[in-house]
Amino acid sequence: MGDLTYRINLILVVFFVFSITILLSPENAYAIDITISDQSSCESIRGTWSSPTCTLATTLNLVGVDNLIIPRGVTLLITNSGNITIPGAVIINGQLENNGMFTSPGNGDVINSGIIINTNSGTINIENSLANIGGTITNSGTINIIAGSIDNTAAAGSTITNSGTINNSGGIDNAGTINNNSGGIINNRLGGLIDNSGTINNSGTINSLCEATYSGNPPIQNPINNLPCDNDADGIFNQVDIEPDIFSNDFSDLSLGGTTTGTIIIRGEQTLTITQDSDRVRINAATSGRTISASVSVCGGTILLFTAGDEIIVKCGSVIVEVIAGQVEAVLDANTGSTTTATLSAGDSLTFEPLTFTLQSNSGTPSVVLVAPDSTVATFDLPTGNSVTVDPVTSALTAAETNPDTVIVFIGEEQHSLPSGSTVFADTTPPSITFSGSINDEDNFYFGDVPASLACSAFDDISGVSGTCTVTGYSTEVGTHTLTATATDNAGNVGTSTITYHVLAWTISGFYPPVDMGNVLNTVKNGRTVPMKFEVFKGTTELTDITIATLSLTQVTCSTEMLIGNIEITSTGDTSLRYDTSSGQFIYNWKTPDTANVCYDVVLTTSDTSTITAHFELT
Ligand SMILES: [Ca+2]
Ligand SMILES: [Ca+2]
Ligand SMILES: [Ca+2]
Repeated sequence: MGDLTYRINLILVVFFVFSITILLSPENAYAIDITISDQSSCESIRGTWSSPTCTLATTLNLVGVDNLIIPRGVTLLITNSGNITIPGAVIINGQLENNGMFTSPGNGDVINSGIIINTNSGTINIENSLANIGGTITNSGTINIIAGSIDNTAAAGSTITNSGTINNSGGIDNAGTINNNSGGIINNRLGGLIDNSGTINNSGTINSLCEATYSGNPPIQNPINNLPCDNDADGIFNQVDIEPDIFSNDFSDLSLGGTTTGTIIIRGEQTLTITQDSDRVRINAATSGRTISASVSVCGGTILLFTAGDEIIVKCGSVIVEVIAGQVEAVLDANTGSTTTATLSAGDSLTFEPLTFTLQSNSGTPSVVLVAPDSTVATFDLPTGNSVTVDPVTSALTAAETNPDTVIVFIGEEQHSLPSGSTVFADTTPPSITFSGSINDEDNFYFGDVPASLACSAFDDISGVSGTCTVTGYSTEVGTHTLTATATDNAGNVGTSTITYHVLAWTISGFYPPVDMGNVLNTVKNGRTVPMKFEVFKGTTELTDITIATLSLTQVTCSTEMLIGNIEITSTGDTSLRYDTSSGQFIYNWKTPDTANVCYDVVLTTSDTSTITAHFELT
């Protein structure tokens, strides 16, 4: 107050210097003090008088006026088109209501023992001193303390109530009461000082920004929100900036006892602010950011994408991402070829366990997209309180045993229910199959030379093979065969592979003479022995083992359609089969039955089921 008295005296001393300005100004008729008390005094500042209110609707710069006095019972109303700049003092015993702009620059004091109401459209700029001496100041708009200070004195009743914003780059010296209501913000900025020897009731927010000072009694209820400096202006505040004096991209709160690290990968068109927030790290993209998103890697692999206005809190270990504002995409990279993307909106929060990524929805309903290595896309919304573990290697999605809800998962277009404890795989690719063994596709084998059946092995690089690979279709018989190998993956996809091969018959030559072949009826005296001579070839190899040949005798009806041929030479002895090495052929001595006038077919069948038949009539 001594300072104020001194200043008023100083202004009186220098009045004659200012008088030149007054004489040249439109307001040159004003006295040094103006007390607003009636129509003429109100009109002298271009106001409109309606007792007891003087309304100021125009811009007014009261150059040269020392004291503008609002006496008790009078209201000076600055409407939202008003703009008043007072270089001298304003002494308020009545009421000042500001809806526009009120600036007290340089050497002007405001002394309030009455009421100041700054509405939500009002701005008050303090460039010198605002002394509240037993008065009340109610702010719903903005008060900028640019260079001076607000002195809320110890005089009884001195009260400042803030529901708007007070930006302090000067001083707030409180010996009275400040009520910072819920929603009210007091920003103590660079160079700002708050000294509280009185009471500050803080239901709102008091931010103490970089290199501001708060001293005296701590506020009641909400504590001071201390925000540190960013020396190198890289958006990473000193406390978490690994290189606080070099524009850089890495941040860490390990030195503060936290667990969170990260790197700005791409800044895009965003202005990022990265600060410590208790045991977590807060990342904010300013609302003024344009469209190109910023990407930030946190916790060694999770990538978060930010656009303008996004804000999250993240904690590594079990990675917790909590979205405060906007919509943030989190990309979880397991370096396996799969990616999991979670879209988190304001209110959503997720906990990621690394390696297998347990996505725990703590609030909200975040959307999760898993793209498996085979490009299979799985999507689901994770209701609050539910948890799904994503194994990026197998693309398995497993609902926690404790989930209260059934999570609905779409794999491609197909809908799956995922009740608690169950697993579904984002895998639509069947296993690949490899045959092993000695049969190749379209191979030819002679009967008796067919290798053992093939084995198979299956490989599935996503969900893995369930059970074993099996082969069916194997046969050594003459004909064409197809081997089919079958394997199933854990997602139920069935893979098959086939190989076709051919089993070739042997070649029988014979029966040689004296037996006639073709449609010939051999006639022979009954009881005689007929030598049935033949050779058997597997390809070009002659077979000599008598066990490969079986001869059978069938009595048939004699057919008149057959040609008649005589057996000229017969041998004696019993029926027998041998391979005659001297003549190089099988010989089957067939002792014919002792019955005349009957017909027989003699059929030679080899092991490969090849046959030849000769027709006989016994005479
Ligand atoms: Ca920094
Ligand atoms: Ca830095
Ligand atoms: Ca598969």
